[in-house]
Amino acid sequence: LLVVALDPPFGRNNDKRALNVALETSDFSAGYKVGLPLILEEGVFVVREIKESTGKPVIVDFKLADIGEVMLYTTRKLLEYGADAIIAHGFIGVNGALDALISESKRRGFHLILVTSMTHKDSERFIDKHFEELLRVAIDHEVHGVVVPATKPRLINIARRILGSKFKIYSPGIGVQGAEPGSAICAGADYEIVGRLITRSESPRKAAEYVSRTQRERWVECHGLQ
Ligand code: 3DU
Repeated sequence: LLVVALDPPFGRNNDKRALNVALETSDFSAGYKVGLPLILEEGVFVVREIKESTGKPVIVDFKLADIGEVMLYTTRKLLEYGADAIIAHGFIGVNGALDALISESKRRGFHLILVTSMTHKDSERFIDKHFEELLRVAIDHEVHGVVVPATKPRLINIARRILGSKFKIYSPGIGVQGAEPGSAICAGADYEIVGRLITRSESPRKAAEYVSRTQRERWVECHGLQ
């Protein structure tokens, strides 16, 4: 239920590396999300390091939004460095853009995850206006999953209803951005992506344990024992 977003800086004194935080939290995490900040901070080899040390999948989140050729090159490089899943923007569209990643994901077996809405205010002005169309792109091209913010539980409900159970819903926005741990799970998400609440806490392990326990409790409350 938990994906830890490993965005630096870590810990109170900024002396922790991503790998330490990943190892401390691995008992409670289904996987890790790595973005540009971490790769610029520690280098791209951190992807394989985290994957091999924790045994958990690593999602690389560059929120790709470019022409197909450029996204494909970037993705192939990231796969070489150990990425298990790639996040791209849905709004960039399929023809000439996502089509390259969709066919590569089927060929190579990595997971493609599309952003369909974001937590920040102006997502409403632009991206959210196309929310249901973006879900449709995910369905029509059978991608692995979508990103829908935990701060917008109504959109998670809609996404779950439209997507059915075949697609994974990943929800960021827990903790620092305002949503409560377990709230997106309750609304229908499969995973909550949690960054600073865990990575900046004095004890990432304890914070991850707390989030994980709360998620499981909320799961039972909202969906019953399954
Ligand atoms: O707010 P946090 O520290 O828990 O980090 C949230 C992570 O999720 C962070 O890596 C960011 O890139 C990602 N994310 C959002 O915060 C909001 C979105 O709409 C999409 C992704």
